[in-house]
Amino acid sequence: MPGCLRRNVVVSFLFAPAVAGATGVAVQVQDATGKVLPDTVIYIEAEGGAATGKPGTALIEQKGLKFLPLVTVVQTGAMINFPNNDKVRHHIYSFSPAHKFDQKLYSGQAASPQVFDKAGTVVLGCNIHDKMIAYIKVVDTPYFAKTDGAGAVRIDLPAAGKYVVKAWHYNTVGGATPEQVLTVKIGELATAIFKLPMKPIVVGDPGT
Ligand SMILES: [Cu+2]
Repeated sequence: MPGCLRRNVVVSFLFAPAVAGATGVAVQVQDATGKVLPDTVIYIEAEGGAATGKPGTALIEQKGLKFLPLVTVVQTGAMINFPNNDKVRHHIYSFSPAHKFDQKLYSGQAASPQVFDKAGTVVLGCNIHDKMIAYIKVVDTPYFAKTDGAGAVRIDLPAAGKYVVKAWHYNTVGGATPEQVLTVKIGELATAIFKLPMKPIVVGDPGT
């Protein structure tokens, strides 16, 4: 009977498994005037949860007398390599308490990889080229990413729960790292907007 057929269609639609969306957090970052902020590090800690996951490796190359990328984020314990893809030699160093090192003049692949085993901010410079600068944010969590050109980022999370979401940008006043606590539900993206207080851009700033 046609009536039965129609009812069957409705029933099967109601019981079809819901298509699960991503579970995680979508963040938008702006400065105090509403301008979007790329290259902001967003990292997420589970409230009361221990960090898991493998720290992995990363690469910061030197090309065109610059460190690329300008900003890198890694989990505590990660190893970073520093290939020199310029024809000139570089001498890279960090005075940052989170990881001090001094890599004497080198070419090509000769730099020793560095292991970043302490959470914090590491600023890299080059002894030969004063304008070269790079920032490494070392975080105690496997959930992190940088905002894209539109100041946006999405980070997937493995489970529902309460999470502390933090935003760090190398140019904030006083190194401010604001945080927000978000409740994440399965199959949903919790959202947050951060407005960061930025230092005025100085002419000749190597970060510009
Ligand atoms: Cu250099």
